[in-house]
Amino acid sequence: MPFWHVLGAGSLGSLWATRLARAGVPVRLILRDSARLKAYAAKGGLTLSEQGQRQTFDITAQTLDDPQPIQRLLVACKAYDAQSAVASVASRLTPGADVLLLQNGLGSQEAVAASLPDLFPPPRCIFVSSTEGAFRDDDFSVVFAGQGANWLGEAHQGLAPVWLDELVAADIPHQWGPDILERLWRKLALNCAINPLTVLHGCRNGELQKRAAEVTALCDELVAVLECCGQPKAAVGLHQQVDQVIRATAANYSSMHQDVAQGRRTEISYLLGYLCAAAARHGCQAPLLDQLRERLIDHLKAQGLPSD
Ligand code: NAD
Ligand code: KPL
Repeated sequence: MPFWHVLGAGSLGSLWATRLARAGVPVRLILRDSARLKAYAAKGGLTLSEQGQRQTFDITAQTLDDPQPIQRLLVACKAYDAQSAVASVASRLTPGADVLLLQNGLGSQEAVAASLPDLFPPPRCIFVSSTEGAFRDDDFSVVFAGQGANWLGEAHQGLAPVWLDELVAADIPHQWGPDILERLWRKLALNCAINPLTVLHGCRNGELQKRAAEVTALCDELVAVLECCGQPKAAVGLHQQVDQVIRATAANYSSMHQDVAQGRRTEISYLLGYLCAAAARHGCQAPLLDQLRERLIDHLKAQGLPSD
């Protein structure tokens, strides 16, 4: 059975790695350098907390420059780190390797795909849109915070990979389908409708219910932009879903709000940034989204955070 190499031992990477290891699937963690390897060894493994139960898995870790060839790579870095992280292990990819990209938003997947090595058969890029939720409560320790789904697919429709059986064994919910780009666009639009407003208003998702006019105007423009960018299916029923997500996650802070509150870089360039650039490329008017992006950039700069 080929190894799953998990690149990025953060929240989502750890969630995948521990569930795969729990099912007896061979996993290797790829860490940045020997200092991280040492820190990991001191912890004695990767810990998963799920429904109040904590379990530590002694998953073997290695550094980026380990010589072991990679047949199956799960890229679990943030969107802004994905391309350079994959470049660091590109020489280890075998012909026909599968490269799974867990990044939120759009733009990083294309960047990674374009920079993969020229092999025959070429590496296969698989995009994942995840609605599962996880966060780190300590170094190398992850809390499974929200059940969700993982949609997988290729930009150009491909056959379902044989390793989906391993996801079944690992209890990782997933669905392989031809509509992955539509799903990524849809999630991007949802995130653009909710996350920036929660940052700018400093509020939980639910408080946007009091700002219905602002959300409605944004959703109307998002629908127009999706249609103009050739993604009409991702636009169907968007406003209703945005309202439904706001209600269902009313007590939560959006991921972007959490990033800003914790002084972390956001994925703005792969969310609003990508959308505004796509709108401009297609010649669509997006005044509200452009203005929202500018306000968000000003806000991030004022907080001393990167605005890209
Ligand atoms: P994270 O910051 O918790 O983890 C990323 C990890 O990648 C970090 O440990 C970081 O050190 C590591 N990393 C970065 N560059 C590296 C490199 N060159 N070599 C080795 N390691 C490197 O991020 P996350 O929350 O797991 O998010 C990953 C992606 O998944 C993001 O795009 C996010 O939007 C998306 N996502 C996350 C969740 C969630 O609940 N956490 C849910 C859905 C989607
Ligand atoms: O995905 C989200 C996030 O916070 O990033 C939701 C809950 C959909 C809000 O946009």
